[in-house]
Amino acid sequence: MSIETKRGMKRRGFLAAAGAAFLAGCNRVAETDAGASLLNAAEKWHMGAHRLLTNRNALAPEYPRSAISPDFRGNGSVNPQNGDYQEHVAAGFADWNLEVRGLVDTPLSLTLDQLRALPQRTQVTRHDCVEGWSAIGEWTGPQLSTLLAQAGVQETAQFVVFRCADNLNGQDYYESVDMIDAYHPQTIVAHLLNGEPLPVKNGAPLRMRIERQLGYKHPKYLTAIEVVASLDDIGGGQGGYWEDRAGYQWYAGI
Ligand SMILES: Nc1nc2c(c(=O)[nH]1)N[C@H]1C(S)=C(S)[C@@H](COP(=O)(O)O)O[C@H]1N2
Ligand SMILES: [Mo]
Repeated sequence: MSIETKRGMKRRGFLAAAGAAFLAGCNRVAETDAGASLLNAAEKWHMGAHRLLTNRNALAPEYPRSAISPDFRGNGSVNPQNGDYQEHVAAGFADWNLEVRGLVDTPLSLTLDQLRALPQRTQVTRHDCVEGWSAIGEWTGPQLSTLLAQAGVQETAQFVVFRCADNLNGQDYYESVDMIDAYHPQTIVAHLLNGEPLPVKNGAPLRMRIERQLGYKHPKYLTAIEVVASLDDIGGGQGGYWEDRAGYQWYAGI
C-alpha cells in the first residue's frame, strides 16, 4: 500500500472520530433548551441549503415498472386495532371518507369513488425509511393540488396537516408539510399500489406520497387533510408523530 493511501486512511479515520465526537456533542446540547433551538437552527440551515442546492419543485427520480420491489414491506402501524378501522376493513372501506378542511373556502368530504374519478397520477418511486431500508413501488391517485384547488385554499395557509386513523403508542399518527411540498406534482393521495388497492399494511385505503421527503413523512390510513397557518397547536407542536416523539426533523427533504 502506498504512503499516500495510508495517509488518506488515517485522515478518514480522524474525520470519522471527529464526526462521532460532534454527534455526541449534539446529543448533549439537545438536552438543554438552548441546545434544542440550536438544532432547530441547524435544521433550518439544512432546509435553506437544500432549497438553494436543489430545486424543491424538481421531481424525485421515477423508475421503470421492472424496478418495482417484489414486496413493499410494511413499517410502523401495519394493522391498526384502534377506533373503527377494523370495521372499515371488514366493509371493504365502502364508507371511508377523506375530509379537506381548515383554511379552505369549501370544506370537502370525499368518498373513494370521488377520489378515483379525479384526474390520476401514477409514479414508480423509491421509498427511503430512516431505519435503513428502501423499496420501489408504483403509486396511483389524485394530486393533492387538485383537492386543494377544489376546496379553495385561503391566503393565510402555511401548512397542510395529514390526519391518520391509527393510534401508535397512545398517540394519533399525523404529519405535515409546507405549501411547496403540498403543491409538488408528485404529492398524491394514493389509493393504488402496483395497480391494486392499497394493502392494509401499506395504509389502506389512502396514504400520502410526498416523494421529496423521507418515509415517515408519507402518512398512511389518511382520514383528513387540514390546511393551517401554524403547527404550534397541533399534536405536540413539532409537525408530526415522529417529530413530537423522537425529535425527527420536520423537514426531511431528500
Ligand atoms: N399512519 C401512519 N403512517 C405512517 C407510519 C405509521 O406508523 N402510521 N409509518 C411511517 C414510516 S416510518 C414509514 S417508513 C412508512 C412505511 O410505509 P409502508 O408501511 O408502506 O412501508 O410509513 C410512514 N407513515
Ligand atoms: Mo420509516
